[in-house]
Parts: sequence; C-alpha cells; structure tokens
Amino acid sequence: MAGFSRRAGLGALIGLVATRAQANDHGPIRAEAGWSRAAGAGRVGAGYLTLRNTGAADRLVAARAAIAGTVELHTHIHENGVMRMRPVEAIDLPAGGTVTLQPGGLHLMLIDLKQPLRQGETVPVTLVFEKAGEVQAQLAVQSAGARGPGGAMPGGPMPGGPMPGGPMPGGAHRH
Ligand SMILES: [Cu+2]
Repeated sequence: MAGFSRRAGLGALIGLVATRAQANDHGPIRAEAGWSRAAGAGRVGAGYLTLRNTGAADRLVAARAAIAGTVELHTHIHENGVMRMRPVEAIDLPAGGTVTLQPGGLHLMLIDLKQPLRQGETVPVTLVFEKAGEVQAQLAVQSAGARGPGGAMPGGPMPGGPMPGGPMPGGAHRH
C-alpha cells in the first residue's frame, strides 16, 4: 500500500508540472511576430514584437535572453526634434489589449551581445510579466536595415511609417 501511494504522489507531482508548463504555453499573453536586426557581438540589438493579451491587465516588467548580457525595456521619445531612447520600468498591457513593440517606439534592447545576431536566425527571449509570469518569444533576425519582420508584415510598411531622418543606422542604438 505504501508503494502504491508513493507512486500516486509522484504521478500527481508530474501532473502538476505538466499543468504548469501547459499554463505557460497557453497563458493569457502571447508574443507574436517577433523580429530583430542583424548586429555584431559586443554591440546592442533591438527586439520588436506584438504582445496579445486575452486576460486581465498586466505589465511587462523584465526580459532576458541567453544571447545578451542584459535586456532592457526601452521607448523612444522626441526631444527637440531628435529621437532618443529611454529605458522604461515596465510596459503596460491592457486587459484584452495588444501592444506592439516596433521601430521608433517601445522595444527590447539587447545589450552586450555575446554572439552576433545573424540574419536568418531565430533568437529566443524570455519576457517576464507581473501577473502572467514568463512568456517565451522568438525574434527572427532580419537584415541590419530592416524596417519590419519581412514577409510577416501584411500590407507593407510599418504602421508608424518610416523613421524621420531615414533608416536607423546601427549607431542609433548607442547609449
Ligand atoms: Cu533602445
């Protein structure tokens, strides 16, 4: 009898772990259409994606990636006609809402790249939400001058239109 209950307990534990893993995959928040731009090791890279929330209001509070020493949450602000980046504490995701991280706006900043971001590769990123916990995202690396995730963009140019002052040079992500 003792052996039986031990096995039953183990089964329950495995069941619990499986449920938790499943809850992560099918949680209220999905990260879609993630992309990045090619960048060299030691440099910084940017991460763009769309966050879809089918649950309660939440906040993206952190992110990490094996490829980068640090991942920061950034936004762009216009200051005297110049576009600058600024770190933000969190990115709000309204209940049932969608937030798009895109060039010229909110983005992930992959700082201190341990390996180059190579065009054609896909880089995994872990997003940490205040309530939903961790959500996995994939960034498909585009060319260094890409404006969008390539074939995944319906209707052509980015909704925000081209960046004032033309394409963002690699140096635009200097701090
Ligand atoms: Cu940035």
